[in-house]
Amino acid sequence: MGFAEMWAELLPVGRDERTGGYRRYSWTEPDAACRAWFARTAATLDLATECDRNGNLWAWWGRSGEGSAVVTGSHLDSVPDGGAFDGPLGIVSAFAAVGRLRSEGFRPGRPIGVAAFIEEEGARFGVACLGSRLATGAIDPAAALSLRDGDGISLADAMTDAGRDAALIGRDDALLADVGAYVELHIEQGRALAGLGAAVGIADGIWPHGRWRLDFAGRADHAGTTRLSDRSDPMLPYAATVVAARQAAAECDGLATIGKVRADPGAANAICSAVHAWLDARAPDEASLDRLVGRVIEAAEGAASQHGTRMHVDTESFTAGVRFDAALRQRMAGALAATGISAPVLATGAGHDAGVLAAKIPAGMLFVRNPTGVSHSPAEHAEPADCEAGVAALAAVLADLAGQ
Ligand code: HGY
Ligand code: MN
Ligand code: MN
Repeated sequence: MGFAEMWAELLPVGRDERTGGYRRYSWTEPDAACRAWFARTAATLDLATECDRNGNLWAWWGRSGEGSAVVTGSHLDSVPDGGAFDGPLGIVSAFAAVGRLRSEGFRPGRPIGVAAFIEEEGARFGVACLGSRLATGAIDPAAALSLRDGDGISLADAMTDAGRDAALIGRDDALLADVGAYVELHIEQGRALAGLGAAVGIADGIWPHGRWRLDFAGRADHAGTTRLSDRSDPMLPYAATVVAARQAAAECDGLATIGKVRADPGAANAICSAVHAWLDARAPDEASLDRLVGRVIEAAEGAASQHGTRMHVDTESFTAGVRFDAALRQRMAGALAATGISAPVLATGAGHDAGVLAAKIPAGMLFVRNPTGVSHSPAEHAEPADCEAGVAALAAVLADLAGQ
């Protein structure tokens, strides 16, 4: 089975027919269907599969523990109404690259693994790259178990309902000790490769970025009778903060938006009691990011006080800047050059499990051209020819790293 068939089989799983976007959230029915697809596809390639203590999936060519494995993979979960490629492209390409190497008679000198990390988007439990953070010890298991989704369901309960023993979650040094290198292929979430006329690129790093939850508390009241001077309306400081975030991003050479907001209780004819908003902010370096977020919080506090409301901020998820392993990056570039692929080197503001794993093992990334750059949207797209170029590039890198 090649890339196109594997892709076609996964494509409908978890897609919302109304929006065309994906709703693949960890430990839900679409997630279970994605897991079943992963196992089925691995079986067609004679790969042994396992689910680790944190819920991450692994498919092995050779056995982990027989020397430092070369692992490739990505994630199967999505943001709400995300696109088809963000995550799954890396996993389908991984399986297709293994299939290609096997059909060419390649015999790896060390195990090759395909991994699917859980909750990379943090769309259900709020923390990005949760599966790789747990495996590397980058998040406290107890704190993770108490994370709750929008319906108040904890990660612990969601795992238990999915038949997993939530008490086992946590760092997995033994598993990672067997991994010599991790290379993640991902659709580019930007259009640098399109501008450069290149189908494949190599990542040199990931911007520091994070997610901050801002809670504005006011006083519920009647929308049609309460005098303006008597109002404590949390929607007003929230609105000021949205604008301030854009301003701070422009001033600090960063990126920021508030893409998720909830007004409680959400009645059209009532002044809400509270507004909960999530800021996503990123910048080329941590000093700029600190400055950016500091300005947003200062604006939020000032607006909250001006409107007789209160504001509380929590850092929900933070990822430090990453520079990928230079030796691995050069090795990847050499393997691609040897097959005639010249891949530009790019930075990215998008977070990835490779960025988390880089703290423990040499990690690198390959990007596949995204003609419009659009991502985290049903409009996300990559051309079939570029997807095949990504498979060829990944196969070349795996063959080089796992060669006899
Ligand atoms: O949001 C991100 O940076 C990534 O797409 N998870
Ligand atoms: Mn994403
Ligand atoms: Mn992704």
